[in-house]
Amino acid sequence: MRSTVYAVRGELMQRGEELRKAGREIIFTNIGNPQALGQKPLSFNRQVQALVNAPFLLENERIIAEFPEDAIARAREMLTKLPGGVGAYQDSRGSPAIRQEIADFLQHRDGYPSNAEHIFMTDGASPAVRMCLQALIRDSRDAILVPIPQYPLYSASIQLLGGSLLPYHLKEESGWSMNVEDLRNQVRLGRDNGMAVRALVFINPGNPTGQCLSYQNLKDLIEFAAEEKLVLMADEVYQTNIYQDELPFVSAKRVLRDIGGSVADELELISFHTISKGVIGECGLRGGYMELVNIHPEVIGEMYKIASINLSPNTMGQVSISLMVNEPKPGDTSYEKHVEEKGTTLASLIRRAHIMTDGFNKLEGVTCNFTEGAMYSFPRIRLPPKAIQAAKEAGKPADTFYCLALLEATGISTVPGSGFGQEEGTLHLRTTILPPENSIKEVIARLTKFHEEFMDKYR
Ligand code: DCS
Repeated sequence: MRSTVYAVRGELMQRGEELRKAGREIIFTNIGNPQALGQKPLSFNRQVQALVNAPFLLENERIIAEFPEDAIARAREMLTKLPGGVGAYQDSRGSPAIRQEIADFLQHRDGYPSNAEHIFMTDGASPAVRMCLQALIRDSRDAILVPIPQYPLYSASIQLLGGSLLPYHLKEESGWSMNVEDLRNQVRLGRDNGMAVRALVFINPGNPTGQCLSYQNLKDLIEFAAEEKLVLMADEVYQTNIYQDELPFVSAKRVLRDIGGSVADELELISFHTISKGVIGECGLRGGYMELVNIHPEVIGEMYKIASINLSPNTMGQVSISLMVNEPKPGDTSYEKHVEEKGTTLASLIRRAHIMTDGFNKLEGVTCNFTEGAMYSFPRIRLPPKAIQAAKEAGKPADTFYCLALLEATGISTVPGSGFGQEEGTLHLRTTILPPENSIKEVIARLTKFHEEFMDKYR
């Protein structure tokens, strides 16, 4: 059996669970799971989901009187898109009618056509990423370029599939920027070591690093991938978690089409999206999709075959994707409420991004780039030599040692930077910015008190 490591549910989370079972109050900031920390689902989405899930309610006048008319109409329409209802297997790429809604959304978002036949729905973005890696990796010589720090779905899956991870380092000093020269060197290095470099992954906005890529960054990346004949895997699951105006989300697809010429027709691009993030945050419903651009029809056929082994993506996930990409429109009964609910959550996330990063930057020896997007802060922590020594004696990496001490003292469950990869000789931790606003200040207060005591102890 092949072993793998997945830090987001690692030692810290297990210890947190133990403490919780023993009666301690634990704040799980180790995972980007918004509704677990109190984010409310969108009302319109849940109304449609409820009716689609229990269509007999549509025949009950007393109950239906409680629902807005657009939710009722949408539920009836949704049922036509899922033959047999939510209890029936659907096409293994997901309902064709919902894939068309995704294609319409992408066309509207990017200003370029999108083909529903090249869209696969999956149970969250994770299986889509895994399916692509599986198609790309033949043996240990097949290498995938992955940013460091990265989200461990990539390292863990590449390891499980028996491929090689070729790291490229994001530069913390310049807002976790990426450097094409560094990518070029890594590819050369990989090839000199006999590797077949197959694909380049990027995460925009970044996890765990929270940076947003500029249009120029994306253009450079795309041109590089085209030059090196790499498949570009664009993880864009945080595309609506944007907390500043300078770097709005731009999709790789749009930049690719803007570039035009042979690059636009040849670069193989796969992009991923999900219902788990954004202000939707329906992590437990497991809905995601990928769009395949410039992928050879035979490869798409093979991927359809692989998807068919799983029979069908789950139907409530498909319903939720439909609701994400096709929202209430101006004039619809639910429009204003929907916009207000989304706006309230986003505004709160923006405030929380500031509270979290400001909080970290006030701590001795800690620096933290602003969370421009996504759901995480990833501060760098500089610990005194005595603390490093104590960690060594405890047989733990120093960042794990710090995070465990934080957990024991405050109940705050974070993830050590080593779980994502970090530049040699640096230490980090990741926390989400998701604790509700009325408790995030308390989180910062506890963290500050802990940090001061920790530093005093090992000074
Ligand atoms: N891609 C990135 C960059 C992610 O952060 C996640 C989840 C996924 C894909 C997969 O999400 P779904 O399968 O739910 O669509 N993020 C994990 C994390 O770091 N914390 O929570 C989950």
